[in-house]
Amino acid sequence: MNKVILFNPRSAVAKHRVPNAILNIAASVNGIFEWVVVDGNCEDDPYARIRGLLLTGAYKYIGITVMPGPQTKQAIPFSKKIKSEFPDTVMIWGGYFPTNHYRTVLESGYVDFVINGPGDHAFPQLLDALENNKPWELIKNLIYRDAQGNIIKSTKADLIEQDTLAPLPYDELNEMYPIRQHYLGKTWLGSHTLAYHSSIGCPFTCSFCAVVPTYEARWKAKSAQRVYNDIKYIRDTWGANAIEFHDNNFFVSEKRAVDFSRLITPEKMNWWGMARIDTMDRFHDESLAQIREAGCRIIFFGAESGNDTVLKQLDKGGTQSGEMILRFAERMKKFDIIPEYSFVLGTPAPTPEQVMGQIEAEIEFIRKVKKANPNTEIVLYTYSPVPAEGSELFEQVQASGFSFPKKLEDWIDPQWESFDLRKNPLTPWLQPEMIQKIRDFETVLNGAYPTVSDLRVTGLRKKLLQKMSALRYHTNFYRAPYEIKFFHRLWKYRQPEIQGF
Ligand code: B12
Ligand code: SF4
Repeated sequence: MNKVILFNPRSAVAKHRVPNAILNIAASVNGIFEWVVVDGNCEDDPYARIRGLLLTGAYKYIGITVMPGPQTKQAIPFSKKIKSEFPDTVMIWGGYFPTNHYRTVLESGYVDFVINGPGDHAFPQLLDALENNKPWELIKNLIYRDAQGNIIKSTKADLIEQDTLAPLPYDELNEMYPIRQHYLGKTWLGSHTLAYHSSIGCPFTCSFCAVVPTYEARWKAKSAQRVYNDIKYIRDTWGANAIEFHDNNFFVSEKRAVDFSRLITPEKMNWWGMARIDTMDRFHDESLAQIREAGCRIIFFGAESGNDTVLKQLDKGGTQSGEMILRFAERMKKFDIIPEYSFVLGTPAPTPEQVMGQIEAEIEFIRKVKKANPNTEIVLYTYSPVPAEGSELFEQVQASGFSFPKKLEDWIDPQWESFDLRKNPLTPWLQPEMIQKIRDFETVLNGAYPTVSDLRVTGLRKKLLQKMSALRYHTNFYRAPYEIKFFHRLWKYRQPEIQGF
């Protein structure tokens, strides 16, 4: 039987996380096919490693996970090279990037299949069909080109009950890349931080979010007990002492969050997760207290905007409002949980004055949040469109003249990388001075309130930075903050949204 290479292209320069996407795919074929993980985060020359494996003649299938941005830098040129050097290799891409941009990916000519969303069933079924000459056209969650070159999308499968999935093959991964050495990094949560994914999807449909086309407003979670068992295993076997939950929306169910909190409390681990403000605002005080007691120190919330009309434009859904965002920041003080609020600035508006007016209003609002709870961490994103077919916002975006690259290789152009990092979105309505305004404010804000997650900017350095930025912040003067930038650069100030949380 032909073997499988599972490739995780480099996604971060340091603090590499367990490659959860590729490990889920490994679990789906474990015991059926022989597989090997090549982790671009841990290899000096991952192409040489893949090439070496292919030269043995034992490997025919290569599965690659691709998140937009940095992962495309290895995924695209490597796939092209592999296909030209080893044309019989079957190239299968999965993850957020190919799911959202499948047309460009398949039209490249060197990717054979895209897995559309979850691959836990689709991937082993596809390999089985290819290996045994069975038809694969009816496999769900598959996108491919037919003999005429037309792009065909099969139907989407229901989300899988997560407790029925095979366990993640941590022991096998450990033999390839020792877990303690490679994947349990030092963060401010703990000296050995584990990245864990306890649920998939999200029940909401925000029009700027790539999770929506992938999971179509559905959410499925592992039970609290299963999550606890996995974490306990990693804690006991490799010494993890903190957890980052990478779920899009960890706290959808109050009961599951509280059940998990009860189980994990005795383990004394710090942890972090992502949530919605309106969902958690409904949690009882006792639940929030229990969650904090269980070690939850900080929660990431998509606040997005203080303006209710913009929240509507973003299809934020639920009951979130500017008033609630402020009130909730204040409420979190009582529980000593840090709210980490992300904002999306630079959404389209009819005139440039209105776009600028909205940016200024958001800056004002963020200042109010800081006043309500100075410990609130602020993450600033610039609105970058995602291809949310049928959403009003995306129609507006297309009408403005914005379009995604037509060729796969164009995605590795530096300007599109910057787009993916949500720092410079290339949207026609956003003028350079608007982007400058956002970045200058961000610099001053990060000077006046440095993130707690930076282990280098602490003590005296932190005090100096704060002192230097205070006058600018308090007088609302953000233009050209070179002196703050200098120290950020000197101390390699970290931005959690790009470098990991
Ligand atoms: C962890 C993570 C990171 C980590 C990567 C850590 C690492 N492993 O090295 C870090 C922090 C570095 C990161 C960075 C970025 N990230 Co990120 N990240 C995630 C996160 C939270 C989890 C990904 C994950 O592991 N999922 C777990 C697996 C099990 O789920 P999955 O990926 O959906 O996989 C399933 C399917 O997609 C499919 N599948 C996936 N891969 C493959 C491969 C094959 C072969 C097959 C068959 C199937 C398949 O099957 C899997 C199992 O069902 C996701 C959000 C999320 N919750 O998924 C965002 C997410 C993927 N990131 C995103 C983005 C945009 C980024 C950035 C590019 C920009 C930014 N500012 O956030 C930066 C890049 C900066 C940089 N320097 O790298 C976006 C993508 C949006 C989009 N437009 O597509 C997401 C969706 C967050 C969001 N809601 O916006 N990220
Ligand atoms: S609530 Fe968060 S994860 Fe869910 S669709 Fe909205 S932005 Fe995406």
